[in-house]
Amino acid sequence: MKKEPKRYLVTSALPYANGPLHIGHIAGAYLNADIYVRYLRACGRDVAFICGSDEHGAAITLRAWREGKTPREIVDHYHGLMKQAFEDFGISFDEYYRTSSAEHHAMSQEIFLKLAEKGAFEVKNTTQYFDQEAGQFLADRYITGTCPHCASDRAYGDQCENCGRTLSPTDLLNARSTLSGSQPVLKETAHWYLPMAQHEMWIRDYIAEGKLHEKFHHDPKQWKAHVVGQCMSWVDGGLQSRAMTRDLDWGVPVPLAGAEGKVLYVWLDAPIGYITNTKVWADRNGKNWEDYWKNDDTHLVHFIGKDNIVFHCIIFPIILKTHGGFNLPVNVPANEFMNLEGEKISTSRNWAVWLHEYLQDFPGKQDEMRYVLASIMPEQKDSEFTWADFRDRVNNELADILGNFVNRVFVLTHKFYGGTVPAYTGTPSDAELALLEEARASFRLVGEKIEHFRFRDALASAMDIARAGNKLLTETEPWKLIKTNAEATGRIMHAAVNLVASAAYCLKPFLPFTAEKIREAMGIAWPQWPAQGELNLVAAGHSIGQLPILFEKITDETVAAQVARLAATRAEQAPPQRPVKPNIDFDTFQQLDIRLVKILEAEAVPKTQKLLKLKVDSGSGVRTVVSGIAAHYSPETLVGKTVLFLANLAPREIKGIVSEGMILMAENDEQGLSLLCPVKEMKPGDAVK
Ligand code: B3M
Ligand code: ZN
Repeated sequence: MKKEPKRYLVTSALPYANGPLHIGHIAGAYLNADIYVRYLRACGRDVAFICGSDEHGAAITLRAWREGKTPREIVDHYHGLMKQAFEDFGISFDEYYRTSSAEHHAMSQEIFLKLAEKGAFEVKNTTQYFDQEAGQFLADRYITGTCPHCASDRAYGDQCENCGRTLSPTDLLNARSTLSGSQPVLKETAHWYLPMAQHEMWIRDYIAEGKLHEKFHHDPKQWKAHVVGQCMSWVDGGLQSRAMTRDLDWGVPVPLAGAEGKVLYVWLDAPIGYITNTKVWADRNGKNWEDYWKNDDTHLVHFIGKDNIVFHCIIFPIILKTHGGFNLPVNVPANEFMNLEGEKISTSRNWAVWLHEYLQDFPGKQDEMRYVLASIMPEQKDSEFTWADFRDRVNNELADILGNFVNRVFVLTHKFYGGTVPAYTGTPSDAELALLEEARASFRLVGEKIEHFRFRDALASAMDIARAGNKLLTETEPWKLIKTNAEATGRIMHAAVNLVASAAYCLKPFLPFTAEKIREAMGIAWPQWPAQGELNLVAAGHSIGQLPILFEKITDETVAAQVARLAATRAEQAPPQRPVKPNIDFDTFQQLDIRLVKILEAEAVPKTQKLLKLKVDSGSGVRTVVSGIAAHYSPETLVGKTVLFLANLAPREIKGIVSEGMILMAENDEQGLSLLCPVKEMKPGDAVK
């Protein structure tokens, strides 16, 4: 038998304390969770809403290193900034704590030790690069060198971005530390690995079949398709052992003899932060944290972004289940990504709308942003925020539909009845009844959609109540009707007042500030959800108060200022001009034989991603060249092109092919490579000088 859970534990991903929050974060894992939790609380359910800062890992240490600060300084600064911004924006966490806390270190060490005792890890000795100047082992992105496959000298320890191959740090030729630039040495080190392959069977059941959650009334098969898809492709690809420890001096120390200088992998300690922070909250509030984690009458839901899916759906569940006693998440309704003005949001490129800046620039307008983000939440696929769309949604929907309706009802109620709600009497017309039925149906859909994590649709249904209210006024025209039919006018105004209250009631998980203003102006209390007798929240004879202004229109100037700010960011980041190389004399230049060649044939070089083998007419015979342009040109588009060519470059062997010369190209970071063709028809072999 499926049943209602007794309690809910709702978490939002712990954001890294290495930068401020932006609207992409908010639309991904915080606003949706907040709407869900506000709704559950309105239903009178027992819920804990837990988050906090993720203060460990390379995200933090690299930022600190770049800014010449300590990791502690970085996390203290951003933890404070994020906590405040969440609070000001109305994200109603019960707890927002931190993973650098003593409580968290103790909790994650305790869990690690229990896992180690149970034999959950395999300890393996490996050799890793070590920077003697910086005195630290080099995690994959901490190391650069020359790619053994394509000779690019900008390959990272985990990947060559030129040829796209996956590497390990020891594959690199001429490896260098990102930190000191020095040549690292190889040093032996031991790590604790989680052998994930042995968990494959039950993980499959858990995600694809939902077998662990049959008793709950929510059908766990309703996990979002993209979440299940990502997990299954990871499982199908074979679950690899993953190191759960790192050689770093910032993090939770590994609590074992012989593991000095090692810390827990950030993706082991961070999710345990949900547990720590629940305990911190429970201890402060006279509750038992274990009720929320170790009692399977509790419903655990993780709100996250899509880049965190496998950590929450596979790795953390393996940790929890191996430890034993903990609940596993019942659902992980991950969102996809939100883009900004046509580009990916990027913290490092400062391409973002920062939450704390929005709150400064738009004081008191939290609900405007909450409304727009909830309307375009990337629930099933990526979405896009633009300032023009922000203006349109605020002006045409919040102000014109909701604000206008509420205002008209307050004005008319004061004008006709001195603010006292009239009685609902007489016989309503079919049109009136149909509109009220429409509003009632929308009302019922709001909660149902929220329970299924369909927040965009739920918001649209709540707004439909205000839409129905506007229609009622427009169709019945009470400002005219009052002269001819007092009873009908009273009935319609009674219904209209109740539509205002109902709309506000349904919108309160989404627009808590606005709903509160309306509730206060109406002088009513909210009943528990689902309200008995929807559309009957205000009785005849009740006196309503004065309504403050709910929404101001967003001007074109406001939009222009925000867009200009982004444009300035883009301009600042125009790549620096490349410095000019040292002078050479004319004779040296003349030694280069640059000429035009015509491409006769082109084909991919097997087992490479970037290389093409070309045959070119050099004007004095056919030459074979290997060129790294496959990512930018397909073979068939090249044939027949006349391009610049360096003809006297000494032949070299690339992938077993002797390359006799080099095609010359222009290059930049955004567009990659471009061939250089003459602007008028020229012949192969023509000199370039
Ligand atoms: N700090 C990763 C992120 O911000 C991360 C989530 C941890 S949740 C336990 O993408
Ligand atoms: Zn390469």
